[in-house]
Amino acid sequence: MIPLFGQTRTRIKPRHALIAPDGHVISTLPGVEKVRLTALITPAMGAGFAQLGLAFEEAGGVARFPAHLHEAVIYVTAGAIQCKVGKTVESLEAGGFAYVSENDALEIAPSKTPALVTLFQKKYVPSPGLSAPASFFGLSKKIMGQPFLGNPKALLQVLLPDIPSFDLAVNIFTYQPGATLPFVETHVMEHGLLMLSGQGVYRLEDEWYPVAAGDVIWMAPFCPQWFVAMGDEPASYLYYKDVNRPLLS
Ligand code: UGY
Ligand code: MN
Repeated sequence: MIPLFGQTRTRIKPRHALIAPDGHVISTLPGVEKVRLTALITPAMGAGFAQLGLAFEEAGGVARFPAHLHEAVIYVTAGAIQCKVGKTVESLEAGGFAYVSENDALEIAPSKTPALVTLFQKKYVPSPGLSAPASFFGLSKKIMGQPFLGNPKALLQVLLPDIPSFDLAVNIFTYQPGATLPFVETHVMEHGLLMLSGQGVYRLEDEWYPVAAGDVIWMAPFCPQWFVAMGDEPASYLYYKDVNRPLLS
């Protein structure tokens, strides 16, 4: 069979994007050494946040992000890391995560390679009368999935406290094969998404994309969106959204 060439599933559109792993190209950043860093979603695409993939494949890799620039959420998808947030050091394995306030510096190094980490970054938007949340660590398997709009075959784990001081949310959605988002959502919140496992079909605006573990999706505000899980195993994805802030500046 002739291998496919000159083709990719990646699609970059003005209001949505699908980024398939076959097209990843490594970026460099000051403070990031011996790490395969992929800038998956950034404002250069039209997004209001950044989603980075960090692959630690050798000992000695380190990714340092300074304080007072952005808040961040990191999520470990494979391997294990040492994560330093401000002065606190914590070991995180797959499913471990951290919310990093913009007042704290972040330093990530692998303790078991290969370690794969997803990082969401944004500028924290203060809100009068609310103090900015403090950094904390968590473990996704300790967070119960809740049936989404009553459907026990579509479980939602909410990783960050659902309170107004947070201006972002990061959740994990797990669908049994055949389960769907109940309707085509259209909303002001933006999404960045990583398929963690399984496969399915994502509708973005008026296009339908087969997607599988490793794929990344950007949905601009008001991008109509829908998902159906397909195949033999559950499909799950990690996703970001902006929340809790005024709609007019
Ligand atoms: O939180 C959400 O908006 C979620 N239901 N969207 C999605 O999974 N595409
Ligand atoms: Mn949504």
